[in-house]
Amino acid sequence: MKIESVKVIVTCPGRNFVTLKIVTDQGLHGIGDATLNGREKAVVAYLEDHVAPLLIGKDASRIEDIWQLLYRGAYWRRGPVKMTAIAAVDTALWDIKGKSAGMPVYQLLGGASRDGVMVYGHANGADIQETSDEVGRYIEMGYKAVRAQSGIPGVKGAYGVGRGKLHYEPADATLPTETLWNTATYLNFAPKLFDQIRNEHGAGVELLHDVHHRLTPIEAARLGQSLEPYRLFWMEDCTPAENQEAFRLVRSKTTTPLAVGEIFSSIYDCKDLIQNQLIDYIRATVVHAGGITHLRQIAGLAALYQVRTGCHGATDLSPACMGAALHFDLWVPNFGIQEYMRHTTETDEVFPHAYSFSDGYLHPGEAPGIGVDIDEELAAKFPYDPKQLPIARLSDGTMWNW
Ligand code: EZ4
Ligand code: CO
Repeated sequence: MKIESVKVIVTCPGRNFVTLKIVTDQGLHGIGDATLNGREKAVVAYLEDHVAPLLIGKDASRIEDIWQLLYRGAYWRRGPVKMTAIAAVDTALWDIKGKSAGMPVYQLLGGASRDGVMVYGHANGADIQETSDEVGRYIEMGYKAVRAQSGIPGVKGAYGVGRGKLHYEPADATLPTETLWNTATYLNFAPKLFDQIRNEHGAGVELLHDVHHRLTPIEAARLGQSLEPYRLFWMEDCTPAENQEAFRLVRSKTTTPLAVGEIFSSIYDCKDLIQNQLIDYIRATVVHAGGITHLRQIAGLAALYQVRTGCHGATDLSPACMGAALHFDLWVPNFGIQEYMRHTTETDEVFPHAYSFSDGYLHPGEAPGIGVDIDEELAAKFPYDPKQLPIARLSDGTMWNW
């Protein structure tokens, strides 16, 4: 089964998505997500100019060999643009393999390890009360786990608080929106948020929180300690992770579970974090970490150290990534949780999919392959709309981490 054509499709049904479509000489096709939020065109060029010509005529069934060709063959290793491009190819090839076998991808991986994939939804509000009310709405919808982010008095544009509730979307302008960060105000505020949420919703619901890379290690340690009474499922991205060693300090000071990895593109970004047991959950996902083929290596390493998976699943990851991630999640032995932000109706229409939500769990469905397709005609009606992620500055103008 030879690869006959490779096409990159850019569409903006409410937000930008890049999708790779691979078609074989037997008429089977597969798709893979290639979206890198705010830097989409870099991956488009990488795929169109440097990857597509390599793939034509190759045997589509040789997923591992093609992965190695794209990884080693480029000479230049790792990096988000390259690993996102490889992920798109890898996902599309798993999709094709599933279709040619007549099996959903989770069956090819080894079959289901569980009945469904526990997900967490995103509750956010302008203040503590609004956020707590929103947590209640998620519980009513059946969610077993909810991430809570709140507006903070004195902090302009706190992370995770959108304009609309259902479809929070940070990439909101052609040039980055400027937000203002204040660590002291935040550290004082966060325990109050979770105190009220636990008081109003009890101990039964799993609660998560994303710090979004804003703290230094010692500040993160303090936050972890102050959140211990509220028994979080995890505290995410508490400090930037380029320096994996930095987590040693946080880890030694708090029992709040730590999650990190949504911006990681390879196993080398988390090797030390995992081997030194400095984290509890690894958040790398299909689209940004080299596809199913590489993600399962990361999960395999993590399993040795009782680190569980918690794949990134924000709206900038397309339904093609979500579909692939759900097959992975249903299979992976050391599954933890899956992030789930619902896409807009337009996005769901452009990407018809077999996965479905019920009572707090997602299931990838039984369609062969990843169970997600792209309606190219509809996609063409939504042209690319350049948007970038916000930036954060301190009150004296210093650039900070958004
Ligand atoms: O800000 O995916 O946990 N989820 C997140 C996301 C990220 C976006 C960036 O593109 O942190 O909302
Ligand atoms: Co995050």
